[in-house]
Amino acid sequence: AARQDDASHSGPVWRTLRRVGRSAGISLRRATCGDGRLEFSPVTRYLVTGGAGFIGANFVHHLLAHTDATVTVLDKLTYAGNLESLAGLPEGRCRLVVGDVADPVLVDELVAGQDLVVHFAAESHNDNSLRDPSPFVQTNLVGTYTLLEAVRRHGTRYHHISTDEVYGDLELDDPQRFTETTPYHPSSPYSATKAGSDLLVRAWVRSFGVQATISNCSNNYGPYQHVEKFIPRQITNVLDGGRPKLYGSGANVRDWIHVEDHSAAVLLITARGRIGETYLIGADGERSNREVVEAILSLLGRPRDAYDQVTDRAGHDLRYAIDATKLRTELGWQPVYADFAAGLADTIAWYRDHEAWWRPQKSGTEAAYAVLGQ
Ligand code: NAD
Ligand code: TDX
Repeated sequence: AARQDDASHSGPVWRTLRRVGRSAGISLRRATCGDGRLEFSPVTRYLVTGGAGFIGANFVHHLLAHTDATVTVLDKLTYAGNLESLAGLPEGRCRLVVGDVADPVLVDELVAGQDLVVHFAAESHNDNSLRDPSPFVQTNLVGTYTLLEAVRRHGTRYHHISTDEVYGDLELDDPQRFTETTPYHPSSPYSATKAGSDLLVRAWVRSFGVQATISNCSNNYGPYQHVEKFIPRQITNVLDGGRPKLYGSGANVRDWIHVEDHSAAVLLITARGRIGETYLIGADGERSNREVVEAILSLLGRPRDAYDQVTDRAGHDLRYAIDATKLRTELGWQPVYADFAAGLADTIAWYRDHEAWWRPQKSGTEAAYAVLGQ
C-alpha cells in the first residue's frame, strides 16, 4: 500500500513500484481503499489459446476493454486464425505467441507465467471434420490434454470452452432443451472430439484436483467469424452478388447468440464460476436456417427466396437448444443482444465494412464447398 499523496499516475511511488514490478515480470494495478490509501496488486494474467480465431479474438477485445488484465495469446495461426482480428488492442497489454497447444514444452513454459488459462483453440468446423478428422483429434483432444497436464503441474486456474453440440440433437418439437445434466451424445467427428475434451477436463478435476470450469455455448455470430461458417458465408455470398446456400430443406434449427454475450459470460465464469462446474451459455435464439437466410436476404434488400438448396451435410444435427437458467440465476448473466435481427444487421454492416478482412479466404472456401456440391 502507498499513501494518497501519490494519487496521480505520474507520482514517484507509483512509478517506482511499476518499474520494480515490471523487472519482476509483474504488472501492477491500483485501487483506492476505503481509508483513502492506495493499494497495489498484481494484474490478472490470462493465457488465451485460439485468440486469433473468431470467438477467442472477440474475447481478447472484450477482456482488455472491461478489465485491467494482461493477455498472452497462444495461437497456431491455422487457416482459421487471423492476425488482423487482434489489431487495435491497447499497447503493451497483449502479446501473441505463435505455436501449438499440443506442444508440451511451449505450453508448460507459457502456463508457468499465468494466473488463468482460457482454452478456445480448436478445429471448429463440422464440415471440415467430415473431410479430414485427423487435426480435430490432434488439436481438440491432444491439445486439451497437453494444457491440462500443464495447469495440473502449475496449479493454474483453467476455463474450458466447449459447445452445445456435445449433447447431440433434439427433435424440432421436443419441449426439452439442453441443461448441464443432459447426457453426452455427439454426432460428428468435431463434436465427438469436443465431448472427449470436456470429459478429460472433468477427469482432471476429479482425479487431480485441477481448478477448472467448463462452458458449453450455442452457435455464435458476430464480427471476425470465418466465411466458412453459415452466417458469414451467406452474408458474403450476397455481398458478392451470389446466392445463399442452404443445406437440405433448411428446417434445421440453431440457437444463436451474439459473440459479445458469449465473451461476457466467459469472463463472469472465470471470475465467479464454481470450480468443477459446467455452465451452459445460450440466449434463447432458436431460428431455422431458412429463417436466418431469409432475414439476411431481406436486410440486404433481396427477395426472401433468392437462395439455393444444396447437398445436405452428412449426419446433419437437426436442432440445438440451450437452457441457460444456471448461468442466469447463479451468476446473474443476461444477454445484451436480445434482438437477433438487430445483431444480424450489425454483423452484416461489419462484413460490408471489413471486406479486406474476409476477402482473402472467400474464393478458396467457396471452391472447397463447390467440390462437394455445396
Ligand atoms: P475458429 O476456428 O474461428 O478459431 C480457432 C482458433 O484456434 C484459430 O485462431 C486457430 O488458428 C487456433 N488453433 C487451431 N488449432 C490450434 C492449435 N493446435 N494450437 C493453437 N491454436 C490453434 O473457432 P471459433 O469458432 O472461434 O471457436 C472457438 C472455440 O469455441 C472452439 O473451442 C469451439 O469448439 C468453441 N465454440 C464455438 C462455437 C461457434 O459457434 N463458433 C460455439 C460454441 C463453442
Ligand atoms: O453453407 C452453409 N449452409 C447451411 O445450411 C453452411 C456453412 C451451414 N449450413 C447449416 C448447417 C447448420 O445447420 O447452417 C447451420 C450452421 O452451420 P455452421 O455455421 O457450420 O455451424 P454448426 O455446424 O451448427 O456449428 C457451429 O456451432 C457450434 C460452430 O461451427 C461450432 O464450432 C460450434 O461448436
